[in-house]
Amino acid sequence: MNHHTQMAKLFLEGNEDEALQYLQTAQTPFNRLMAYEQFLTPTMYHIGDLWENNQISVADEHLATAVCDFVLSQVDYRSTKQGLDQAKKVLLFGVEEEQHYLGLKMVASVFREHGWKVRYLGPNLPLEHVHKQITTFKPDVIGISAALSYRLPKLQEVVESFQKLEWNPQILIGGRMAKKHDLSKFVSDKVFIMKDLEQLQGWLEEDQNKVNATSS
Ligand code: B12
Repeated sequence: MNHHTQMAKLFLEGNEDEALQYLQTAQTPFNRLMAYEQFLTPTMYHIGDLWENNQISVADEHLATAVCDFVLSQVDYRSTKQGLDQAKKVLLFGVEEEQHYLGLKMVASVFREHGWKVRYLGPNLPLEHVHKQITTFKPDVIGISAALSYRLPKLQEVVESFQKLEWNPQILIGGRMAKKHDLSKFVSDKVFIMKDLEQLQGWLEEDQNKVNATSS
């Protein structure tokens, strides 16, 4: 049995502790990004396939999501370091009516691990409410997640609205939609489409290098 089938089995049994232990010991040394990208994400995609083929029920899929959320929260990066006041800021949310949030939660974790100050607003957020947070928090980067293709008009609306912000934050679009659809029409010098966390990590490291280059 491969890793994601093994983990899916533990998820569907509601076996939180064993699922966490499995994830923590499956790689040596433990790598958080790989745990998200190569273990948890394929496990949830596998759960999606079982669901689509009626091999599991909606309740089973909810249980798997809850176990995945637990495991993700346990391995999430939390820094005890002080000094985040100077850090760059990112605000993350899922567009209105979008309920899928596990990917966004992983994104929050990756940003934290790179020393960013993160404001994670979760899924299903109407634009007017995001705006209130954005204008008080003034993020350098806004990350948006969308899974379903019919979110496209909503996504367009939010991206256009954020492009009018006077301090020109960078905008990242990710989620299942970015994997399945051609979103190149959104791309600009401020808007980036990301298929996964490895692309995010690459972008973050390149961005950090640019920051270092200009500040030295
Ligand atoms: C769990 C789940 C649910 C849960 C969501 C729980 C939750 N709170 O997250 C619930 C039950 C609510 C749900 C509901 C629905 N779902 Co659903 N769901 C899933 C499932 C099984 C897993 C989703 C998941 O967590 N994946 C794991 C995460 C980590 O993956 P990810 O989101 O792609 O994130 C990765 C990248 O995209 C990236 N990323 C994500 N966001 C961002 C953002 C940025 C900025 C960046 C840089 C990167 C990034 O990072 C992650 C790691 O690489 C998927 C199966 C699948 N293939 O995804 C179906 C799936 C997405 N759902 C589906 C459907 C149809 C629905 C419903 C319409 C069902 C219904 N009839 O009600 C509703 C719609 C709800 C809504 N209004 O949004 C379909 C979509 C099919 C399609 N054609 O589009 C899927 C594919 C299942 C299937 N195989 O049929 N769902």
